[in-house]
Amino acid sequence: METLFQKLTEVLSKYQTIIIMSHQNPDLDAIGSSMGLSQILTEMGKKSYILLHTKDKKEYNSSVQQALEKVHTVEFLYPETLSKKIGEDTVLIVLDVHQKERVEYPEIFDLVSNVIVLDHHIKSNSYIKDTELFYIDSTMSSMVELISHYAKYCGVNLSVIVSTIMLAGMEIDTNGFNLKTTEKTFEVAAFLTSMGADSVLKQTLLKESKDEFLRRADFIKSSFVFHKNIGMCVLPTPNCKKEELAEVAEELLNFEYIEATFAIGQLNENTVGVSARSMGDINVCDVMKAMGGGGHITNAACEVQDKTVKEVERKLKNILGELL
Ligand SMILES: [Mn+2]
Repeated sequence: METLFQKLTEVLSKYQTIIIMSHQNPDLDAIGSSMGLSQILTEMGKKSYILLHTKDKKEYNSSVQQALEKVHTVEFLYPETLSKKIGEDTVLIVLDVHQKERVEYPEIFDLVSNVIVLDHHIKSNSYIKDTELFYIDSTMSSMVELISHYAKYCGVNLSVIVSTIMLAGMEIDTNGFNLKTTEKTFEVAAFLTSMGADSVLKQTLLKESKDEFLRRADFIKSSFVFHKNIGMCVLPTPNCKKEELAEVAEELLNFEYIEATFAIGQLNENTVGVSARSMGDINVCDVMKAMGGGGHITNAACEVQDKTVKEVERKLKNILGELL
């Protein structure tokens, strides 16, 4: 990681203005790591902004809304004023995502040509090309983990509120320190706690609205068990978000006897998505590969074009029938 941070610092030294942008429907990992990075950049004497596609906080989930309201040391930037801030010495840092079509405001790529990408997701074929620096490590628990290490490397103290948001972000990405959690993940949690991360405030941030809970509860209620130990859910709503599929798959893994889970949903008119999770004994990566996707043993996904949700469900059950 030392080499990455040297390179990152070296690239950043060429620029004066840094625009930080994460993915659409940001969560606390995306927004927390953006805020942490912004504080590091301020310490470096750089001007930095976090780009959001709208000033309307209601567009974001309740946790992110709270985070946006509580932090006053970070500057935000919106499409209306974006072009005024961009010059020769501007670089864009894309965090927690690496595909153009999934970023908070894709139009920015027409305005900025210097780009850095830092992510912890499984690399997809449609990654952002022609970058100054591209780093992806899918063994890392969260984006917060990488940014915390960078703060340590730079000797920067993060504020109490930002460390709290970051710790909450890590908790979300690891599903309560269960998934993708290593010794390093706990080291980072300890580091953020030493920066003053407050556990009561963290709990407040992680609260969700009753509507969000009920929507998910409806999905869970409609889930079923296949082959004794596989949890499956077919989301009945059109235009599901990938994040939602992941959340449902993760949630189903909490139930007794369940070894692997699959959440299937219509992402858009032509695409059906599947998000898969496993406790480790069933290799969901093999299953998703057989459907044209990929990932890790415990965490994988696929997207299927021009098939109905029902057809995808049937194909998945056939593949599982052969593998198990
Ligand atoms: Mn993340």
